Order: sequence, then C-alpha cells, then structure tokens
Amino acid sequence: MAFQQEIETKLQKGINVSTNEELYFALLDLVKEKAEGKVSNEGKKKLYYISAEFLIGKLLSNNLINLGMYDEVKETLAKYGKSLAEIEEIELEPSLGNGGLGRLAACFIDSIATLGLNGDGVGLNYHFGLFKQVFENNLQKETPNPWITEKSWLTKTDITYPVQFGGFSVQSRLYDIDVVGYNNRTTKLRLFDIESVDESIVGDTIDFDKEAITKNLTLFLYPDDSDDKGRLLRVYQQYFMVSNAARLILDEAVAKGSNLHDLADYATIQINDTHPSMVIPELIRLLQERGILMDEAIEIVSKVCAYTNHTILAEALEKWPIYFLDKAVPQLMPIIRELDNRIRGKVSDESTYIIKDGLVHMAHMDIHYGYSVNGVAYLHTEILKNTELHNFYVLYPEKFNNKTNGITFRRWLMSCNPELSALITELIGDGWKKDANELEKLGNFVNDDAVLDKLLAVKHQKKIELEEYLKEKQGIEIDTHSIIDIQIKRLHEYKRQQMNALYVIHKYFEIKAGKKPGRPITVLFGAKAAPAYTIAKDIIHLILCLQQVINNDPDVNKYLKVVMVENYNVTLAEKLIPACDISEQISLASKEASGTSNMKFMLNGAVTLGTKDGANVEIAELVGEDNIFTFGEDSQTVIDRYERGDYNSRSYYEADADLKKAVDFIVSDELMAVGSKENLERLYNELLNKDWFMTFPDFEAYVEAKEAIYKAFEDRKAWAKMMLVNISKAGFFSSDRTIDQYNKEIWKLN
Ligand code: 26V
Repeated sequence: MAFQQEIETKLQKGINVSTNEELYFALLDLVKEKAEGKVSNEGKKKLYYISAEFLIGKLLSNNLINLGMYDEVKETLAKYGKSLAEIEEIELEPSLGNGGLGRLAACFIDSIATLGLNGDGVGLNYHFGLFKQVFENNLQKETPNPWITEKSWLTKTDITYPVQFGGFSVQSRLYDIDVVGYNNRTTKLRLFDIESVDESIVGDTIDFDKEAITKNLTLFLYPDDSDDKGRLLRVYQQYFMVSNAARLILDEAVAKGSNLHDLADYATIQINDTHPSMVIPELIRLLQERGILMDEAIEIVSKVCAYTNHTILAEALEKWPIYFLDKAVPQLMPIIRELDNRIRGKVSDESTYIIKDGLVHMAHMDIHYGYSVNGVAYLHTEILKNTELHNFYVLYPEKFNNKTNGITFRRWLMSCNPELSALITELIGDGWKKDANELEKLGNFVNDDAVLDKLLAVKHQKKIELEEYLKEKQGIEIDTHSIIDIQIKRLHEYKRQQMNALYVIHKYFEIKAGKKPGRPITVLFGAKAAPAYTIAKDIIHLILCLQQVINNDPDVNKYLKVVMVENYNVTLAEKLIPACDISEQISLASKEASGTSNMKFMLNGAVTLGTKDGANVEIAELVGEDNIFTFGEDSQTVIDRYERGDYNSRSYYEADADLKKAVDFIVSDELMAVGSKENLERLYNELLNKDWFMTFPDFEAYVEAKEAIYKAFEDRKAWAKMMLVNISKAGFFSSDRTIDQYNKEIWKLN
C-alpha cells in the first residue's frame, strides 16, 4: 500500500486536515508495525549488550531512513503542506544517557541491527531521561525530563521476573523497542521496568524520595549520586538491570537447547563500563541455583562476559562499599568474596584484588572474570595496558584489545545532513551508505573547484538552518557568515571548556584593543553539568556571563559572539554538527578515552582543533597533519607530570601576562556585575590554586592554534579541501566497522 493510503487509513481522514500531533502518532504506529514485520536477526549464539544507558535520541526520522521510507513520507507530507521536521517536534527525546557512553551504545545497536548480527541491547526503562537544563540568572537549573507518552516506541511484553533485594522484592516488566537496521532487519532494545513504578512521586524538580525503591527504581537515569542514598539507589538499579538480564539470557539459551554447561555457545555479554558488572556474580548465583557447582559456574561465566572500559579517570571507576552491597543485594556478597578469595589465592599483586579497604572494585572483577577487556581508542587502550591497568595487563595480556569507537552514519550524516548526503551520492554513488570506506573516493575531487564550491554551499545552507532553529527555539541569533566554532559535550574539567572560555576572554581583550578579526567568530558551547558537580556548574556560569557581557558590548559583538545553547542533547547535536566549521576537541591529553563528537564533526566537514588525545590521534593519522590542527602537551608528558606531582598552576599564571589577564577577568567588575561572586571567585581560586586538568600549560599553544585555524579558514578553497579530506577519511569511524571488529575479535557470533 502506498504511504498516503496507509497513513490516511490510520488517521481516518486526510493528511491535510490532520494536526502535527495526529500525524506524529499515526506515523509512530505505522513505523512500529513496519518494524515488527521485518526479519529479526537470529543465530545460535547471541550477544547481549548490557548498558545502563542507551542515548537513542528521537527515533522517527531515523527509523524512516532505515526503513527506506524517509523520502516518500517527507514528500507526501509536503504535498499537503505538512513538514516532517515540525511533526518530529512532537516527539519527546528519550535522553536515556549522560553522554558519549550512552550515545555509543545507541550507535552500536543501530549497527548490530544493520549488520544482521544476533544481538540485543539490554538496559533500564527510565521514565525520566537526563535532566532538562534551564538557565536562570546565568546558572544551570535542572528539571525532570519525561519522554514516555501514552503511545510511545515501547512495546510491553509479557516477560516479567521477581527480583529479590535485601528485605523486599519487586516485580519486573520487560518493554521492547524495535531497532530497525539499514537492511530490512531488526533487533531489539530490551528495557526493564518495575511494575510498581510511581511517577507521582516526581514533582517539578529532580528531587524525590530516594529511599522508596519499589516506586522509584526506574524513574531516573543516574540519580544525583552526591549522597549515599542516591548512590545506594544506583546499586539497586544496577542489580535490577543485571538480574533481569541474566534471567532473560538463561531463559533464551535454554529455549534454544542449551544445557547451561554450554552457555558460552549460546550467549556472550558485553559489559558496557562497570555499571552492569554485577552480572558476573548474579549469573554465577543463578547457575548454582540451577544445579551447577561453583567451580564450573565461574568457568562458564568467565567464557561469557567481556568488559569495555570507557575512562581512565579514577573517580569514574566504580567501587562500591561492602555495606551497600550487603544491604541491597546480600545474596551477591558471598559470591563476590569467593571470587576475591580465589584471586588472593593465586595472584600476589594486591593492587588487583577485588575487595580492598571495604570497597568492591567492579572493574577488577570484570577483568579477572571476563574473557576480553577493551579500550575505546588506540591511545586509550595503550594507556590502559601501560599505565592504568598495567598490573592486569601483566597477568592477562591476551585479554586486552582495542576497539576504536564509531558512530552510525545513518543518524549522523544521512538523517541530520541530507544535503551533504545527496552531494556525496552525486559524486560517488550511494555505495558509501552500506560501505563507509567508499567515502575515500571523494579524495578524487580535492582539486575540483566546482565540488569544493558545492561543499561550501552545503555548509552555508546548514548554517542558515541552524540560525533559524536557534532563533525560533531559543531566541538566539547567530551570524551565518561567521566562523562557527563549536564545543559540545558534557561539562567536565578534563574536557577543558574553561580553556576555551579563557580564549574567548583573550580574544575579547584583543578586539577591545583594536585587533579585529577578518571575519566574525561565533564560539558556541553546549554542555550539561552533573547536578552536584560544583566547578562544572561554575564553568557554565562563567560562559553564560561572558555571553552576556560580550554579546552586549557594541565594540566587540560585531566580531565575536559567545553562545551557550540551553539543554544540549542529541536533537540539538543533530542541528549543530552539520553547521560547524571548527570542532573543538581540547581535552587534556590522556584523559578523553575516545570522544565521538570528533567523528561526527569530521564526517560533516568540520576541521578539528584538538589535542593529541583519544580518537583525535587516529583522526590526525588518517587525514594527515595538514588537515587537522593539533596542539598541546602529549599524553606521556601529562602522565609524567601527574606522577611527579609537581604541577603548579600559579607559576604559569605569573609567567604569562596574557593568561594572567584572561584569568583575572573571571573576577573583574564587568563579570561580577552580571554574575555571582561566589561562583566566579570559586572558579578563579580553583584555577589559580589547582587547575587539576592543566589548562594553563596548554593555553599559549591553544591560542596559537586558534589563530592558525581562523587564518586558514580565510583561504576558502584550501579550507574546502580540508573539509573534503576529512569527510573522505571518516569511513573508518563508522560504527559498522567497530561492531564488525567486536564481532570478529570478541563475540564471534555465528
Ligand atoms: C563519569 C564520571 C562519573 C563520576 C564523576 C566523574 C566522571 C567522569 C567521567 C565519566 C565518564 C564515564 C564513562 C564515559 O562516559 N566515558 C566516555 O565514553 C565514550 C564512549 O566510549 C568516550 O568516547 C568518551 O571519551 C568517554 O569519556
């Protein structure tokens, strides 16, 4: 049936007389039906990608693309005066992740479906995604972010399990979301909820009764973990997730003929960071319950579980106090103790023990009792092997491997940038949609002026669209002829938004002094700070104050504009990335495990300004030093300095007049007039007395690199060539490549 007829049957009226809301829900229904009708991936052995986060973003457009219906739907709607973009506005974004880790999981599920692999994502059905960010008085406020409407992408299943905690139990319920691949096949995202969930305990803020576990367990993604009650709730969530996952896995294996002794032939589990680590003792417990002895249960589980590490930051590596686990999941503690004792019996290196000083080190359990440990970019994996996890690498060199991250080109090019997709297809055909390496063919056009002009025209078109979107949604004005310089990512000191802000101050002074840039510059930020992360919130405050001061200064605002978009999320990323000229990837070398926005920007023709960190290193290798702007100290220098422990930020401040002037501006009268003394002073003192992520040593090199990249932008033809080279080399960063490697080298699905 043609689309028009199908949708009008659902609507029971014409498209032209339907509201956007009616159209959205009719489309949702239709897409769900189509997805259900597709072949689902099958095979004997199945992958379970367990993750506390799947930052899937809105699904309508993406699903239409993957179903091959996008163009027809868009055109048919347009014929009746309806805009797919506006209809999409009705959809609430499922922000079921914090940032890179959760978005990666969503890209992976798309690729698993597309490659036809037998694998599901397993996680939690949070009713409220990552908080909605609102700015008030130049400060971040957090409000609840619901996404589940009466009709949604979720499909209720009849799978339900009782889950026992210390002293009480809850009943689970599985909901599925069909994930449509770009090949007529589907897989599933399996999200567990509690039957007794109670949204009514949530008011206008993100505060709620953290102790009412039977009501709140699945209400929020990562509740504020600054206090013990929040942290304990997180333990309940994690156990609930893995206990359900483990039972689902055993049930599915048995249904396919497994006798459980051979579980590894039927199931493999990817543990996405340590949030699902309790699946190891839980599976052992369940296997014992089903009659398998401890020795063998451990052996079985060790052949099933593989672990991905996503960060080297010590504070982000989970260590749960024993008394938490004793309270929430007492049935697991004896097993965890046994796992630890076995290591103590055979390994002399105490640093690798699972239980130390009353804390359970989740990553240690994963490494000892998993069959694979991987990092997420070449440099990151090397740092794990040589530094962070060196003592484990000595024990198990064969377990360590690298899987450089990737992104799905369906969402991050085809869906968010149809104009660029069309240009690429016009030049090299559409084979790249199935085999991203074909983008290399674009290299043939680097000296073709007509192609370079078209590329610049697409970029300008995307800037116009961004300008319109920001004006309408946030009342923000940007100049489409300016250089668009973007840093979008979670606010964290190691990502160094503060260094970018210091540059902005530096530029402000230069312009004030009469040194005007040849072309206006728009420095755009988007970032949420964890609700309890004080300094991160202070950095947001600084950027918002700069925005107010600089954008209202008539001497400067023609040349420099600072923009901090509100509530940065996947939807905004899809608008910002295609319009970007300069991709800011300026983390302190060694700290950003990979980064994935760097890949999205590159794919959309932005040029990277970055440190030699994470996947930037691989981007530089692929595009060559002429097509990227790198700066700053390398990871070894940074690691050595941490080891010596002799970093003194004040000495840099005193030695560099430009830096001093920029830092002092944080507590200047101009900023104090629009900002809060407490926040600005705290940030100033932090930088001067600590600067733990070493912005000062890189500041001068950063300023130089910024000047160089702004200058390079002025040679439009040379710039367009750089854009083209970046796009042509982005194929490596397709998550299809990443997932193919996971499968060939870790999962080995048949
Ligand atoms: C979590 C936390 C929580 C406690 C406070 C400090 C802190 C700092 C970092 C994190 C990140 C946890 C894991 C994570 O999201 N890692 C990101 O994973 C991406 C996908 O592999 C990768 O591209 C990013 O570089 C990495 O930061």
